[in-house]
Amino acid sequence: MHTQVAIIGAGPAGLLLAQLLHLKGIDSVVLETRSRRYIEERVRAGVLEYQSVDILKTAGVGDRLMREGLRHEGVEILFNRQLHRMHLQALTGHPVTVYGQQEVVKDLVAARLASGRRICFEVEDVTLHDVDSDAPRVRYRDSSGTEQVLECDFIAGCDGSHGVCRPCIPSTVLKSYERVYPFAWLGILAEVKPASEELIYSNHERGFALLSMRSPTISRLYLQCEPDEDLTKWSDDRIWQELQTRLSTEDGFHLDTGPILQKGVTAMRSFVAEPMRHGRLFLAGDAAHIVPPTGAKGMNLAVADVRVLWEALVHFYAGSGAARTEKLDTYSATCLRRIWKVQRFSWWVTSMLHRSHDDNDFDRRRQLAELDYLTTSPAASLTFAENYVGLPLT
Ligand code: FAS
Ligand code: PHB
Repeated sequence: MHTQVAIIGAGPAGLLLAQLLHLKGIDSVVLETRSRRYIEERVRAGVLEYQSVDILKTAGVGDRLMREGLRHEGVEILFNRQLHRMHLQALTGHPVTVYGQQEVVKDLVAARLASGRRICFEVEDVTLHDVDSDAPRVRYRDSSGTEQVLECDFIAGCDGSHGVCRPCIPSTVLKSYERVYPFAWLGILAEVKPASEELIYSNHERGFALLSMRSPTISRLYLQCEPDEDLTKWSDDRIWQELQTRLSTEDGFHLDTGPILQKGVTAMRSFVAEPMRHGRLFLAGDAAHIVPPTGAKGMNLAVADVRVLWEALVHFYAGSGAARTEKLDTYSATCLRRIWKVQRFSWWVTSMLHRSHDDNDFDRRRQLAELDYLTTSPAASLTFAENYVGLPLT
């Protein structure tokens, strides 16, 4: 079997790349280890930058997003029991859109199936071969257990942080950078009307909390916990009580409770692997980098990588001679320049909003002073807003 681009992974990165390439008449095959149902039900990110919305509309999957996505022109920062609104739209001219990652995945899977192009779910034993040649291959077993060989021009490694693509870059070439945080997020999905119109990020003495949502009837909330938190020790009542405490305000903010549909613990780390390209293998999304979710950047970074890779592949197939590889040759450097700025922002908001065990009284007062400065200085507010809505892509 042959294709132009073999795409490993059907998350936001792999599915968006497949759809964008299809629109330019470039063939691809998407290989995914999980089932369609699993990837469409996996609850992860919730906030889309305006440039992510734009590229999803370019990909032809913006209709439901524009109908059901929630346009937010601000977010609230809560500390010392006072809410402070960050005026994203007024400061930057851009909103963010709340639209669950699983909805993006559903829209992209539907587009893939409608395109008639190949997507293989529940594959196993994916291995990459000859990635540093001009005829790379992918071997795998399809869902019926049959051995397959996929010959291709390029491999897009969109298989997330635990995939098989990044390890194909020789350790003598690959350089990784990592920071692991001494806390995690306990996240819930609850069938209850969000208690706030906009997101609330809370720095409370007991720890961080976040009020988010997926729709007018589904709330998404998080609270800071230990990295090895035992979820069995968190009854629904205990979760709601802790969230109410950490989201409390002087004027009596009340958190409605409801049935918890899902709960889980998400580890927090910052990670970057360089370079994002080795021969004909190109990494995109979580395969190359991880951010702590505080800044709502994970999925948006994946989308931004794909936009650069898509433009580079289109340039290659439309071009001729040596010039056809020039955008592929600059792919890694182009993405990494923005990735590191987003890593900085994600680290900064995480450090500013979470409590760390080794923080002393000085650190606590410094943190509160930073929040006071952020919410009262027009310059500081603009800095936060331009990062939160999304830095320029190039
Ligand atoms: P993904 O991990 O989404 O997709 C990779 C795909 O590759 C998966 O479907 C996987 O099954 C498949 N795969 C893996 N190995 C394979 C192989 N060998 N062969 C074929 N397929 C393979 N980001 C936010 O912005 N906000 C959040 O609140 C947030 N919460 C998160 C919670 C969790 C538990 C996790 C893990 C991540 C969270 N993220 C969040 C980050 C997340 O949204 C990612 O940034 C986003 O999924 C990145 O998309 P992809 O790069 O496509 O990777
Ligand atoms: C979410 O809704 O899952 C979400 C929103 C904002 C964040 C992180 C997660 O910063």
